[in-house]
Amino acid sequence: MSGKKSAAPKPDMTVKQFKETVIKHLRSTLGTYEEKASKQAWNQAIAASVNEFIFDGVSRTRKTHAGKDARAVHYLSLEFLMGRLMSNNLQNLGLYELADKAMKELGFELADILEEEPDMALGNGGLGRLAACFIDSMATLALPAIGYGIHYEHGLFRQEFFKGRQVERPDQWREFGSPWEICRPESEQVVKLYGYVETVYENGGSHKVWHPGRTMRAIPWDIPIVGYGGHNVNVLRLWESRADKFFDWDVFNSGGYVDAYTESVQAETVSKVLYPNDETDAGKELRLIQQYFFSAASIADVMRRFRNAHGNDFSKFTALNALQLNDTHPAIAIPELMRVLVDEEGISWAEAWKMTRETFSYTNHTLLPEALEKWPLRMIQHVLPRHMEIIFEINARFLKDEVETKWPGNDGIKRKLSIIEEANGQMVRMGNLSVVGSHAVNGVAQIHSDLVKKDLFPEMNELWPGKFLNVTNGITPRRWMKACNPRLSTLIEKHVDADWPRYLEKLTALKPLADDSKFQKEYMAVKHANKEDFVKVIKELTDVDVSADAIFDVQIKRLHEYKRQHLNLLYIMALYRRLLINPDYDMHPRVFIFGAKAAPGYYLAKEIIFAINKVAEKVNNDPRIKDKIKVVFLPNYRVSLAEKLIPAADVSQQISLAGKEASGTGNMKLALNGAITLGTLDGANIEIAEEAGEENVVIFGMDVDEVVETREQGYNPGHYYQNNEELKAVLDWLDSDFFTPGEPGLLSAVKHNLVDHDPYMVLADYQSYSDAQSKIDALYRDKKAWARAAIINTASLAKFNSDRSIQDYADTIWNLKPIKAAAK
Ligand code: H53
Repeated sequence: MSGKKSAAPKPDMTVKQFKETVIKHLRSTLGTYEEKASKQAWNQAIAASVNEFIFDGVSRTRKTHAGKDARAVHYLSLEFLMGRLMSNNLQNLGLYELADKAMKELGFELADILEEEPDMALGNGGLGRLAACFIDSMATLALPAIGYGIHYEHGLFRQEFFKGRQVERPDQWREFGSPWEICRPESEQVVKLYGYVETVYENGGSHKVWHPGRTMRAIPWDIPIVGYGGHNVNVLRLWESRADKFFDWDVFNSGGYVDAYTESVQAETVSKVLYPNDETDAGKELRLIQQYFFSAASIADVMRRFRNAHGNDFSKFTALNALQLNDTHPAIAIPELMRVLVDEEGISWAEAWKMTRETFSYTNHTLLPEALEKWPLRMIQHVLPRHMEIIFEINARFLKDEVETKWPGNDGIKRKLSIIEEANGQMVRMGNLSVVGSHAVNGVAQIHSDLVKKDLFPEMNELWPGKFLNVTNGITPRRWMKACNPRLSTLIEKHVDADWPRYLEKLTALKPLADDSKFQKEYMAVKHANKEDFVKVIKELTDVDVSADAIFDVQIKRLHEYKRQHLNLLYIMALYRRLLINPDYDMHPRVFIFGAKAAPGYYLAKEIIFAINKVAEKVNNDPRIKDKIKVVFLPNYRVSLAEKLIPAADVSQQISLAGKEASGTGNMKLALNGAITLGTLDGANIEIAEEAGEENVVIFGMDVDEVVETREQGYNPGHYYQNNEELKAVLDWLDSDFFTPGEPGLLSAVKHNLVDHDPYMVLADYQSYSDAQSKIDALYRDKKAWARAAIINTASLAKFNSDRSIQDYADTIWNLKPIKAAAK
């Protein structure tokens, strides 16, 4: 065993001093006192105390970077799913234990106080959470980086269930303000919309002038992002929209008091609410305006900073700036940068285009056609008339100079690669725009990156060999192990260096312990204690009693047909049926745990939630099966709930149809915390199996090639329905009133979708899935074998540290070097 290095430098403060600081803030910042303060006030007072360290770090980091004229990456993302910030900030500053002790001495459990913090849910799912992990890693690696996004007033909706059905309620994360944000009015920007473009002829040449129909203000809110160890503190800059003129006094004076507000109401709508669709293109004008609003404000911010340092000498622009597009959502930033360089700075098109391409890179997160954004050409023309012209010009030059040169006279390829789609009225393909305007394009797991090259952009890949790359996703081990699983972290620290949250490969030192029965017992005792804790959460949230001795079988992710929560459901029904047929059916008791939000307009996803809730109601209350199966659907799944559930999970269900899940990141969090993956050969599951060893995961179902083959042969779900007695019986159950007494047919939509269409081949994979579930059952009953597999998973997941992902981006895409902030 190697010596223990200190991980996070401990700040220069004692428990006593921390207590005094908290009390000082309680009194002087919160205006209350110890005897009277609510838990929320204590929470805010701790945040204010922690901010004393953080704000200092923000200025130190800024100063260092400005002084060195540092190259920086700007990470543009419509979503940042941050969750809570307090515990992460305490951990990264090395203050957690100190704060814990201080609060104990004041008569509180820190964990209790932390519960007061609302989640910052400014994202839908994987893509938004990835952005949050990535900015943690950028700060940890001391990379000069800034995240840019939208300061939504309402994040992702709060989910409730009413009679088994999902109901959406508004999220209010800022109802009482947030201690973590700093408003920076001095960096306000103006964003233009609508209007028309004039061609001005002058001095024998011409240029374009955009006369906008309206303008609005973009106000930046900065959220400090503390790197692990606390050296560098980067910021996440979120833009809030406001009316240009807050109040029209002329209208007011002429008696139009209410009208005076209308402009402000419209402008404020832009940052009002996050679109709740994950992987579906909303296609709404307001969404396009959101995308442009934050892209334009961010580009303007980059330009402001650059001009402050270099005036109008743009020769160093590309050397100092990288712009990363998180999916196509900010793709409009490409023509926006062209507009600023050409129209405002007077740079030639050719020069500006070279700069733009060298600056941008694009991450693709999906192959699903419904997620690949396309905007009606007319809509862009109306909202952003100058940008539409620029897109036409980019496209014309691309087709003429690059496509025509490579494939002379080939109109078929031109049609396919064009940024403009001629079918369905004219549409602007944001994926094509992103590829054409970037110097690098990456997928998010090896198989996904291969499919991006092979199926999505094969000609583009031929045109620009080397442009398409893979960067496998990752997760931050600070939040997803150290902070969320203190018991396991403590156990680990008895055996590995204390800086494992930074260098996750240090966990390989646990591998030899996988066969050590003492360690196995300790490891499984941690899991059991985490499960005992979660039993209480389940009781509180769902009023269902479960036993920590059962297998905790977990599927947590957005609800989508391709993720196949209904495959899980079919198996639950089959198990239940087996128990009804034979009460002695041999199985280890199991708790099936779901967490998932459905997009409010996604009919079938909502029907699947309803079906799971109805089956749960019946199964949980049927004395005949003697508690062998319990099913719980946790309402309002979110980051803070994931942090409690993941450490308690035994089985991690990653059961998407092969080829559909680009990567997945929940799979990494669960495996790191010792859950056994039950999964298809999809996304990062493949790499998890490679790292942990195939014997330590349970793989089932068709692989990508078999999926293609099955489809080519004319997939017929009815065949599986007719030929599998158990499958037929459970699907028919959905048509009856067995789970919805007195109301037959309430669950039929799910059945008929599967039997008649089954776009994600649930029925084809059913038998293989059921067999894999039997393997899980057998493995769990071999206690030593299970413990061994779980330990090996924890010990083998270093590859999925988001620090590794970010290092890959820095090396292969951004060409970015760390710059450690100067000490005080
Ligand atoms: O992005 C994750 C992947 C996951 C993929 C997800 C995603 C969204 O959450 C939203 C839109 C989109 O195009 C993709 O589904 O597989 O792990 C982060 O890369």
